[in-house]
Amino acid sequence: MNKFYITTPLYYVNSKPHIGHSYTNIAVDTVSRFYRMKGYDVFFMTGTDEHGEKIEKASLASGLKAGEEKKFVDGIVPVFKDLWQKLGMQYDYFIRTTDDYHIKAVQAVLNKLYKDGRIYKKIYKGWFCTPCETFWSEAQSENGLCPDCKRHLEKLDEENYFFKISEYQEWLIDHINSNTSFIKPDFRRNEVLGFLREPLQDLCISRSKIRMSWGIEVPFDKNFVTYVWFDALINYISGIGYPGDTARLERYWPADFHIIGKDILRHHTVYWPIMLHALGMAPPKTIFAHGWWIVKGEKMSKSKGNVVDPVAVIDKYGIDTYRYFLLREVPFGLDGAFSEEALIKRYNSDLANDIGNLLNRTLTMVEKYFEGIVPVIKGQGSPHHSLRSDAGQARVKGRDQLKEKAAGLADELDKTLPQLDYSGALVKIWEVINIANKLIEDSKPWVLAKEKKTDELGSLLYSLLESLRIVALSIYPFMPATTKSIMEQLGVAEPVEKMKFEDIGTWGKLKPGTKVNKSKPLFPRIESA
Ligand code: ME8
Repeated sequence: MNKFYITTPLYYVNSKPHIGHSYTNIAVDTVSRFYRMKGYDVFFMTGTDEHGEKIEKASLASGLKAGEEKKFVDGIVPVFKDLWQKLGMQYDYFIRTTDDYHIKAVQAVLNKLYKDGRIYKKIYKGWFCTPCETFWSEAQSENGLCPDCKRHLEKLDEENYFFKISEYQEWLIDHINSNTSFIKPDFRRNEVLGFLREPLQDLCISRSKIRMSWGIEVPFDKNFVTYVWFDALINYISGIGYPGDTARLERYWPADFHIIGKDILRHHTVYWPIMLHALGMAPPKTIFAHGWWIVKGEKMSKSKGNVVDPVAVIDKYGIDTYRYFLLREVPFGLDGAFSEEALIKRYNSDLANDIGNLLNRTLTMVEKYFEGIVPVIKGQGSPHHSLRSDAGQARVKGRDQLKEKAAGLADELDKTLPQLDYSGALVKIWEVINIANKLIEDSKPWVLAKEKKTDELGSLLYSLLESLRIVALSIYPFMPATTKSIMEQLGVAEPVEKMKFEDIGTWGKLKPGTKVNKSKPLFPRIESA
């Protein structure tokens, strides 16, 4: 069985998750569902990054004493888990960097690299950004401000351990150049290659306990803890059994995707592959850095008061609307602007008007003209009298086009989703919805009913219902709850979880004679915010 191993970043537990964090997880959940439908052995891992100065400070600020950080992080982790549950995340494993086996894995890595002569000690004179948990050199500091987040840097002058990453620069450049799918999107690869034009500085991988003690102790020097990034990146292998469980490790490594935001590109595409290479392990297959959600034209921040709480949005508009909006609004990889107005606009046009309306009007007609029973396709290919007219021919052509486009969705998903082109996949699905809605307008079923062209009317309604089944299954990775309600309304008894990807491309699976269950509109129109 093919495997598919995909990860999210491990989020810092200094505050509650916001829409940005949920975006990454929804993207990973969606493509994981797609591969599960295709029968892959999927391993989707997410979790929390719990060490370092930022968390230590947050713990103290919460009123806890030094040394009580574990109590603090234990209090925040359930907030993440609850949100993921609420969003319907089907992750296979939740890793915490305070887990015992992870701590042991980090120490095993440090011991190996130390033994191999890859780690050495020297005085570190430079800067540190606590919010970014990143070291910056004198040249990189912008008048004492962080070049990334523009906040104040802390000056450091202390002995520390360093990992000789400079030795691997040429290897990394070669690897990036010869593996075009290693860093995605392509413009991010160019950004990393640009960064690698300057000589790499060895990476400081420790913090002195005198200044900061909330971390994994360096196994060969108890006066130091591990730098939080060095600790956290190792989760991608500790979570699948490094170092002891070689069978699991060999099963899942290399990861198929690390999905991250653009903010942590360098850590994942420079430090991490070099760490792996130094350990004698292969780099991940693809690191995909998605874009940034901004709110009211600015980066979300507590001080600006523009942080969007996913729970509030979900409670108001529903989980599937939220998932749909995030993945449809912006091509994955680019930045996007989040606003309730934009969400309502998409909801009304794509959900209420397009898909919701198609289901509703189709089922209404099945009830009105066929007593709620899925009709049989009749008359196709035979010299049925209604086909003799031009209008009749056009209607048959319209139905054929719908059938072809609907059954072709399997191929479209196969082309788009392995590339994480979520919006591209949704555009293709909505093309089918739009063709179906247009077919209703063009075929005028109410006229067919009046003229008693029952066979043709039945064929038309069957085509619409069957396209709805295919559309419902195609949107499953994105909007699993909507798939379920459409299937229920179509009268399909088989549980969605049992359906297969091939069922998308197989026209005719909906059985004539099935009783439909029309219920409330899926997405009632929203008149105002
Ligand atoms: O960086 N738009 O954790 P973090 C889109 N612990 N995505 C966003 C976002 C936004 N406005 N804000 C956050 C860390 N994200 C480290 C990672 S991994 C071994 C260690 C998402 O809590 C996006 O995925 O700051 C980003 O990369 C991540 O949250 C940063 O989360």
